[in-house]
Amino acid sequence: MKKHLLFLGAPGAGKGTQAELLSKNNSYLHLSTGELLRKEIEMNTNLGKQVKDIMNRGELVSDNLVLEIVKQNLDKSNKGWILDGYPRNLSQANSLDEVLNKINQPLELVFYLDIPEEVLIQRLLLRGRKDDNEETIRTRLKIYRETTEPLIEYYKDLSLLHYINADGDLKTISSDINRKMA
Ligand code: B4P
Repeated sequence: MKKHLLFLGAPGAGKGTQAELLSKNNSYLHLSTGELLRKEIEMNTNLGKQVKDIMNRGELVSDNLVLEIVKQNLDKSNKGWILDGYPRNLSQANSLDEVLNKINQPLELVFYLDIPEEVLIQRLLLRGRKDDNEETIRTRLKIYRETTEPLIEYYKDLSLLHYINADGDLKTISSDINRKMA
């Protein structure tokens, strides 16, 4: 069973949902940069104050801030882990490679959750989080296409990428993921 994984996909593709299921079933650490940043906002920390408006506009938080959060949280983990929402651009992917080299925990598998854009918009509008209004969703999707999508090729070239059809019910998607984990 592979132990060091990451989920790639557009906002609303089901990364958070599937990463949580998989981490619970395998007792892996689920490291969602979005969740960790939202916690900082909730607790009104200095970091939270810095990122609140950026996140509400649907833009990406600076690479350095997110890298610090990832480093702090990965260090605590001797078990398997699932990264969800990180990396989101090529610079973050390079930083992640460096960090993982240092701690000698190479990435073993990348799941790319593939889904049509109309389905994403409907899902996010239904969820109704603070950054789930139509204008912000359009910004997030534009940033995703421009900066995150190139990571599909990046991980394909490293032979780590697995396609998952994410336009279906939760169980079918998670069975497909489990099959590919083996
Ligand atoms: P995230 O928290 O990562 O949010 P997201 O991309 O919108 O995806 P999410 O994981 O929430 O959606 P999911 O598919 O699980 O990021 C939020 C913000 O944080 C970013 O915009 C950015 O500002 C900042 N940030 C985070 N990481 C960063 C980084 N690395 N660098 C810089 N900034 C960063 O689920 C969506 C909905 O669909 C849910 O309601 C779910 O219940 C539903 N759903 C899931 N699967 C379904 C299915 N199969 N059928 C029907 N509904 C389903």
